[in-house]
Amino acid sequence: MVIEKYGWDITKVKRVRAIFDRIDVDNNGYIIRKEILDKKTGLEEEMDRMGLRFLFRGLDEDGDGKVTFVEFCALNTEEIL
Ligand SMILES: [Ca+2]
Ligand SMILES: [Ca+2]
Repeated sequence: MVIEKYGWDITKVKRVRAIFDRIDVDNNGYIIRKEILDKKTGLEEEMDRMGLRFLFRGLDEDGDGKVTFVEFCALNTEEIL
């Protein structure tokens, strides 16, 4: 899926998947706002809450309140992480 969609190699997919899994603390395959704002991810050190809210909205492409792995991949994670 993301390999075809974004032309990534498997190494990059695995690296982004690892970041996704770190944020997806309950491991149910998608990220909700609460998870992205959760201090346990450590992302708070790099971005403030406003930034994270903005990021979440930008990631949730179909607006269903959940960020799937494919939606997450739309972000160029190497720029922020
Ligand atoms: Ca989750
Ligand atoms: Ca979504």
